[in-house]
Amino acid sequence: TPVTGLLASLDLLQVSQAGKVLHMSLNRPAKRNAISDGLIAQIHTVFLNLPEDVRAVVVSGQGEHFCSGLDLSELVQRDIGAAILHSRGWHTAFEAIQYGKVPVVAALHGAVVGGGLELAASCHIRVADDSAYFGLPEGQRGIFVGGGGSVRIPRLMGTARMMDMMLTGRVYDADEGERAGLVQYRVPVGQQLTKAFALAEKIANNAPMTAFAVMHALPRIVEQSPAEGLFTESLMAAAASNTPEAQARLAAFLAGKAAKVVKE
Ligand code: 1HE
Repeated sequence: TPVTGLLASLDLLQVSQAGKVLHMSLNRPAKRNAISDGLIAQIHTVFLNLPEDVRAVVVSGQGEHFCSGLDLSELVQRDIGAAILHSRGWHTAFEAIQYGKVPVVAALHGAVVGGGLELAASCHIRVADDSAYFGLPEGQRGIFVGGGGSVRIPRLMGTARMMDMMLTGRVYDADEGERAGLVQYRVPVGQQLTKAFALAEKIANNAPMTAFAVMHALPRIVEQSPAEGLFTESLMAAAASNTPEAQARLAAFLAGKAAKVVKE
């Protein structure tokens, strides 16, 4: 179903909602979904204004490619302060994704390059179809990542692999991207959205407090010392298990009314 109001008014995005899952699709296919100043602002707007009943988001791109990164036609020479603020604007938008209200699944196909890979890296789960490829062409363009890539991408694939991508222009195909840790799922061509929605549906039906803990506590625990991390984990575990929803889910399991763990 199409959304109404503010989210429907965004001309560079296609936004719709199916049950508890919101779908945000980059909608500049003629420019390979290049991220202009207008588009980054609209992405930010979506994540600041998620409808109350949304429990998961799927992010995708219209046309043949997920996203070609920064709109290079807008990369004017700015003074240093303005350039820093421009990059910080991307950080703010992508932080709204990573540390927002609900988990976000990226459905990737075709080019996932530069700022497009930075956008994907700020999502919580990445699904790629076999047409997807990953690159950081900033090196060739004489620029640097500015959308959080240097913070998030090494945490997915390791610093050495990212250095190679940026220094040599190496492009990873879908298979290589999966093995390097860029994506958690790989599917045949054209099936990335189906898979992403299936995953989003599972996320949406889990307890919101668990989703919150995974999104907000886990990445912080990873950055803490082990002793602090263990304590933060205990705090988060105590908070989660204290919710009525957790108690109801535990009771349902003990009454034989909840799903067992199965390998699909
Ligand atoms: C663009 C952009 C763009 C396409 N900014 N206009 N990103 C890059 O360096 C990647 C640049 N793009 C490409 O390498 C290719 O376009 C693709 C591999 C993504 C797709 O190829 P293809 O053959 O399907 O499309 P195309 O013919 O290259 O492009 C179609 C149109 O989109 C064309 O415009 P037209 O007016 O001539 O039709 C392209 O100019 C336009 N287009 N990509 C502007 N990126 C916060 S810092 C982040 C830093 C970065 O992201 S740097 C990496 C930038």
